[in-house]
Amino acid sequence: MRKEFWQEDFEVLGKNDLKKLQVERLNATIEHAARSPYYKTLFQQKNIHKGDIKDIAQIRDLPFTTKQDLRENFPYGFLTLPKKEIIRLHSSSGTTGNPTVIFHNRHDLNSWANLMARSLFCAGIRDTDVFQNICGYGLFTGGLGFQYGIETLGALSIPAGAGNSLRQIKLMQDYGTTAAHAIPSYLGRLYEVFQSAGLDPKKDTKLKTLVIGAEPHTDEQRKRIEEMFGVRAFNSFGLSEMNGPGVAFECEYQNGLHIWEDAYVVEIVNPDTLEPVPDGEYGELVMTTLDRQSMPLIRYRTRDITRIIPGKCECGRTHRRIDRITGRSDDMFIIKGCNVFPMQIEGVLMKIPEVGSDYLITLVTLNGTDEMVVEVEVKKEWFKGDIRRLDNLTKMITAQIRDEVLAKPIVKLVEPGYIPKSEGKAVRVVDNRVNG
Ligand code: ADP
Ligand code: K
Ligand code: ZN
Repeated sequence: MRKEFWQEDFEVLGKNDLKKLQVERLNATIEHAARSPYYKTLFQQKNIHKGDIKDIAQIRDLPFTTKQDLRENFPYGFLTLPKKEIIRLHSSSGTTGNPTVIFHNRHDLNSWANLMARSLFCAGIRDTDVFQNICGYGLFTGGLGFQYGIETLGALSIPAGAGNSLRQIKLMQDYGTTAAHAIPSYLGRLYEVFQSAGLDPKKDTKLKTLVIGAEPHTDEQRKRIEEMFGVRAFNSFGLSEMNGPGVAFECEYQNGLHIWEDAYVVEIVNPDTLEPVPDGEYGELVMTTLDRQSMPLIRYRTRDITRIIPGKCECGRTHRRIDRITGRSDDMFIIKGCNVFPMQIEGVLMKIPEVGSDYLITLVTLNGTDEMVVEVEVKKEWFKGDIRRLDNLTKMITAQIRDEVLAKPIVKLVEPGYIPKSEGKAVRVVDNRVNG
């Protein structure tokens, strides 16, 4: 089969050509950045000039930028252009504190829409698809980010927005939706609504592709989504500081996410020493924009933990692949002396067939001891089971979580729908510890 690309010139660039392009664009980025109040001062202090970069490895001589820097210079400290040139802003959803804001001029928005179209194409979506974007529009980048990408690609877009599952189902049926984007934690809920309406998404829709992202999820959860909807589900990664979606995407081989290296310089560093880690090892993802004019960011510490997957992808794209994000460095919590990432617990739960689509980890102090309570929704058909069966299930889940994270949890089985749902990204951990 002939391989197809959205932008063959960029997507299959040889290693040296890609590096050459990165050097060119990094120097241009330094030139743009030097016009912002923040980088202007910093570059003067550190004696950094455009043209300094001759080899992309020299990026290590540049300073890091952190979320804290963005917050301290909120809102306009990173802006390189007069407001007359700026046509849109987005801010992060503020999952972990105050929001940060990113500005775009027309060039930036066109560049983002193109990366987004390239990403969708990479996941097999074409202009013949009917694409329903099931996520919040507004400041959240998943709405307009996908919208412009779908339009640039030329597929028929349905800007459905978030929530109202019955309406989502009706839209799918009325217009014959073939592809959709949603956050993974919402899809379990949507499936339950299909079921209560006596419908089966496999038979009663034309869906064949789902794009899932914006929040951490395990491969087990992806497989469940694929089975529930009878589709292939592709992982989509992005963050508002790097535009939003369209940063890294899975291709038809679903073996990691191609991260667009003509638009970003990608580094993985040890979060403690800030030294680079070898390909294949996990660390913090650090990214530099290469094609943004209004608000370039240099060596931005994303706090997302991932690794470079060594080797070439069969699809022919030369841009390297990152692995599924295991979580953010600040998602990790310590309980009973063990370091735990919520995704480790999700990985255990989603492999158990009786477990439904949702769970919640609550950290509490009971009689002076910190405990991890894991509430787990159990599928409807299992909840009817006798007490002994549920008791055994509780024991089994407890043992499996303990084996994975080494700390023994208190497991509570709950009915489907018991755990409160948010419209946006799922809340996985609530910390109510006295000294939490
Ligand atoms: P906030 O930081 O407030 O959540 P964003 O909406 O910009 O704001 O979210 C970006 C973050 O969402 C990323 O840094 C990452 O932690 C998470 N994220 C996005 N896509 C994925 C994905 N496919 N897998 C795991 N995590 C993701
Ligand atoms: K079309
Ligand atoms: Zn590929």
